Amino acid sequence: MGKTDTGDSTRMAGLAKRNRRTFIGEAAGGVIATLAASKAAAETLADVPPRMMGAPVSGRSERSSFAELSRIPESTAGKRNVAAADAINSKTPLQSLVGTITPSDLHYERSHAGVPDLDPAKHRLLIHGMAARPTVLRVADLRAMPSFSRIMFLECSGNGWENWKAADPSLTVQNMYGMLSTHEWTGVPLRALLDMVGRTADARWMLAEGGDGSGMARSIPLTDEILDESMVAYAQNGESLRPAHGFPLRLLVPGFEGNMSVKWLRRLKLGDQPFMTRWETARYTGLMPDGRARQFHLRQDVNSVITNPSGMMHIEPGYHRVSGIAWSGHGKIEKVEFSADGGLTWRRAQLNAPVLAKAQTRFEVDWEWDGSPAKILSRSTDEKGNIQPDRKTLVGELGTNAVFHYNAQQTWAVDRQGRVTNVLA
Ligand SMILES: Nc1nc2c(c(=O)[nH]1)N[C@H]1C(S)=C(S)[C@@H](COP(=O)(O)O)O[C@H]1N2
Ligand SMILES: [Mo]
Repeated sequence: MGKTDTGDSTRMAGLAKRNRRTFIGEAAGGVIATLAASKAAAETLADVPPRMMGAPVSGRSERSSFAELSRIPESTAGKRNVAAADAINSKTPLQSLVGTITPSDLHYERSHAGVPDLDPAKHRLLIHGMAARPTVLRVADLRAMPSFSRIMFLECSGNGWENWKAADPSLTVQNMYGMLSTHEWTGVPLRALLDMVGRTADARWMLAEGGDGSGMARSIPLTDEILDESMVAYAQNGESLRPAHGFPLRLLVPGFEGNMSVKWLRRLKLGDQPFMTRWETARYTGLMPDGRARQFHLRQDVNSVITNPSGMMHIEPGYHRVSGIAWSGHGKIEKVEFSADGGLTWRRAQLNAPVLAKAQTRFEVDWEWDGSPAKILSRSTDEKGNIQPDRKTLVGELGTNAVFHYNAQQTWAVDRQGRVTNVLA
């Protein structure tokens, strides 16, 4: 699936040249460096730091002391870096990550009433309602069943909400889009569990309830797509779920708003209509321009954002390998286009393998910045033909009071000094 565009060899040659210049520049400095550069026919082992003795091998490896990676905990009012006790969500450092998989400790977190520490030996999952054989399952029962794994993104429907009304120029991509992460999850197919309890033919809805203090409960429509793709998960990236992400059990509904993937899952109840919990009558609704509220806007739409360069970064004129992520709750990403002139002209970005349905897809594109003010943005299209809207189109449809499901193209402005900032368009 990995495509290479034709600029590759020129780009690599350019890169080699530039690296030589920087390296020697740092070592010798100024005029001498330029002289040395013109003389250097080859680079040798003398240019490479010597070997080094290592620390003892440990039971669990830690990140390099040179790698600084952390999430940003936020409180209700969007106040950042708050005390842990005040935080309601914590955002993934998208600007520092490469590829498509989010490290387990950096998966964004949204917990409405803190993180319960549930004992897996005592935890139970009840499946009941319109079912012939209501059943209470232990975690061990689920772990003994046929499982499957799936790489999928999880995104809070509030992701991107900061830009509905105005653009705060101090925001980073982590502040704005950090409630998006991609993991490999493992669990039991939802359909198998509902077959097991004898779901009745007219049970088209399912209530999923969490075991935390928030009383989280959502109505899930039992479409074929959701029945085929959802799971009751017990593991993330090869290990048991972490408490923050629902240990010991959570529901996962690929492609739909993160809120439906109920953590600390304790109950699934089958019914023939939605259960109308407060999470779907008040909280996760969208206020429309005509004053009515939209309910059950459940799918995460086609989206993309440039992560490098992005908000609050500083860049130099010259070559840039622009990088970003695209994702869609409808399926695979088909293409990503890049514009450096505010959306007037577009060209295609490279999609890096793997390109998976309902997972983050990495894109890259060459950009030579000439030092004049620019507006860079990306636009994704998924395999169902959905195109990421520009802001005007999105706001024209949904107004500016919606809060959830903001998926407009994200523009980063670059000024003459190379400062990158969030702007509306
Ligand atoms: N029981 C329960 N499930 C929950 C939540 C919660 O607070 N309690 N938060 C929801 C929301 S709003 C989102 S976006 C996702 C976040 O999942 P994560 O914290 O694993 O990233 O879980 C959902 N499931
Ligand atoms: Mo969420």
